[in-house]
Amino acid sequence: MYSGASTFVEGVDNAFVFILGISFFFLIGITAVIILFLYRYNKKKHPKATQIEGNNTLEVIWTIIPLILVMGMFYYGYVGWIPMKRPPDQGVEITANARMWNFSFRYDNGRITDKLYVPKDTAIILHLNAVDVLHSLYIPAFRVKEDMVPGLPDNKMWFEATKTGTYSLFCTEYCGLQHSYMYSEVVVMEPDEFWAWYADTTALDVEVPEGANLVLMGRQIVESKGCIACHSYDGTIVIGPSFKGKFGETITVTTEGQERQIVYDAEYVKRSIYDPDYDITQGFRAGQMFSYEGEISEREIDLIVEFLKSLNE
Ligand code: HEC
Ligand SMILES: [Cu+2]
Repeated sequence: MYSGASTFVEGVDNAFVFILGISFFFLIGITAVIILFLYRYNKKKHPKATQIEGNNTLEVIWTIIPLILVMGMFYYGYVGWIPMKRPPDQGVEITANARMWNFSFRYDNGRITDKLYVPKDTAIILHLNAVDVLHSLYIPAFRVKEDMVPGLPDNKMWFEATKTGTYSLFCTEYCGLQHSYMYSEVVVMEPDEFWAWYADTTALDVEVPEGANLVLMGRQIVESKGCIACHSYDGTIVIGPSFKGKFGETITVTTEGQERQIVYDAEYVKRSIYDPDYDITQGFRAGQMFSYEGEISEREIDLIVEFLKSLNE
């Protein structure tokens, strides 16, 4: 009926259609009775109201029927929900990482992506991890949604995709200023295609082709990793310091409670990305930027550095 691409679709849609059907039945039925009574019992036709003291039969009927309907809703809801709570023992395990304001997905062989790639007809077990605040991972086409809670151990969800294609994936927990930009995609592939993609270890790190535009590659990393949510290129202060015109300058930071002068060089950029709270830039607060250790490789940092240098011109 609606587009759907997982084994949970039927269970969820059945519950939805059942409840929607009952709601429509009563919406139309009650509206019709209101109109009928307006006509039949208006003051002109029916000048003297009848007083009804009670009617046991009616009362029993309007208790029993709603009870049956509500139990029916419960039944469909429960039957659709139970399989989601019972992940199989075997499956492809992927860790989903959420931060303000993007997702990243880490595979067992070390591959990290910003879209979720999965094989068709295979159980996928997603381990959910939030770096900073509450997020929630929602894939409408699969009818799955689960909160991502910082510090909650063994938080997971699972699904099995039944159709290849690309589907939307959202954060559905209001998680701050750029929450509405926190979306990605799920790419469902044929299993052999997926495993070929998975085994392609050249993709484990960025590849820097001969003669590539390093500045442009650096810029793309900064944008795809969501740094621009907090850092601008043009000197404006968003949440963190601007990237503009900083590279090579001497800046003031606080390190272990001690103020010191430091050169903004490649080493400093790397430390800022892997261990952001080590040096706190003057005028800013600790605890806002979270480490990208394991998410951004050293080779990617070199490219980011090239991009930052280019902002001096
Ligand atoms: C949630 C907001 C946020 C995000 C996202 C973020 N940062 Fe930061 N960043 C900060 C804040 C705040 C500071 C200043 C406090 C400090 O030094 O830790 C900072 C400091 C830095 C510094 C030191 C800058 C200076 O002028 O001293 C660098 C370099 C940096 N971030 C790079 C990055 C990169 C690269 C990314 C993306 C991979 C990123 N940041 C993502 C908030 C953020
Ligand atoms: Cu979020």
